[in-house]
Amino acid sequence: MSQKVLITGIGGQDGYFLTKNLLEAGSTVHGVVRNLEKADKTTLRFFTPSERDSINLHGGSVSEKGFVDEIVHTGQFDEIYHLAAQSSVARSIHHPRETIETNVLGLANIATSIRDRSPSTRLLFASSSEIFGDLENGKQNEETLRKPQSPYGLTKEFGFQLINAYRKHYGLWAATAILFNHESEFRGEQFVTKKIIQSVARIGSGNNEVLSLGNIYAERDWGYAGDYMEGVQMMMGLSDPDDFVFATGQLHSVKDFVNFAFKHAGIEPEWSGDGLNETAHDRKNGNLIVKIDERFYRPGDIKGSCGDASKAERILGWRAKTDLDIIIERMLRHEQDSATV
Ligand code: GDR
Repeated sequence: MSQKVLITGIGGQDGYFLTKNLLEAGSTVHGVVRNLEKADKTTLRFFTPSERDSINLHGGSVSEKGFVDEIVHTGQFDEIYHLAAQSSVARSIHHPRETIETNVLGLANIATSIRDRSPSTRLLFASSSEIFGDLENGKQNEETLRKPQSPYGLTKEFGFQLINAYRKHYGLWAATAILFNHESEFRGEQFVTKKIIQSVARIGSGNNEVLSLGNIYAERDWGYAGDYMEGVQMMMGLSDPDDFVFATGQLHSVKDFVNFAFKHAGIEPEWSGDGLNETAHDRKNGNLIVKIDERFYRPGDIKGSCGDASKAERILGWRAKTDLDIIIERMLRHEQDSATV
């Protein structure tokens, strides 16, 4: 059904997939970007000119109450997807205040504006597997005890609780998607998968460079952002709001990801050493291609996270469709294609 929709954080990878699907379904899409002048440096640049022209952009910060009130009140949207966030866990450790401002005030502003000025708007909040902290007793689902370890994770747990409270106390249609790591061609460079793919693409095309990483033994459950955004759209279609985990249930280390990426580029890394001295050389020409750099380690980093999305499968009929191998192939191809443009 065609709807009037607002997406905060429309300029990220998730905003890209969501907007694409909504435009295809005939919805009217409004989006919030922090800075209108820089909008075309975001994932908005990947839309066709006609798609791009049909998106109604609003520039400003979700942590500004007046700005949010105005958009929510004037727009009277059917649906709001609140994706805007300071989304780097690493950055949140160094800049907790900025993370809290954007993530906590942003959601509080959106939720109270809906409550006070547009109560029939449906609200979907993008939370994160970071709310669980480390993987302890099996895969993490909606019932798992939450022990966030980073300022970022704490803000996402705050959001989860706020959504529940507004649903209960004010009767809002508000729901939380608990998203495990999700990647794509449109991923930001601050995340490890994109950083690895960019470097592997350059090394594969003959560049003499070394990929520097932090903890390569950290493990994550990496899915495809396009699949996850289909899932959150399915959530919006429920008559009663509910919360869902989106994950693949597959666990891989950063080192696995590096090995898979090099394999796709036709390079075989030969690992040696350990700890900060671990390195990989290209088996063919002996070049150093990976080293460890202490600066990329994070205090309080979670060692592993792996999700159980069986509730989403049971109630929404959702399943992660895209294997990590395919995600890597798409990311690498996109990188190689952009290098030749
Ligand atoms: P994460 O993603 O923190 O899980 O949050 P990220 O890709 O930043 O890190 C994943 C793991 O890789 C390790 N790592 C490195 N990370 C980065 N960025 N750079 C490095 O050089 C590096 N070397 C090793 C990290 O220590 C970590 O263990 C992502 C974000 O998308 C969040 O917004 C989202 O909520 C969660 O996933 C689910």
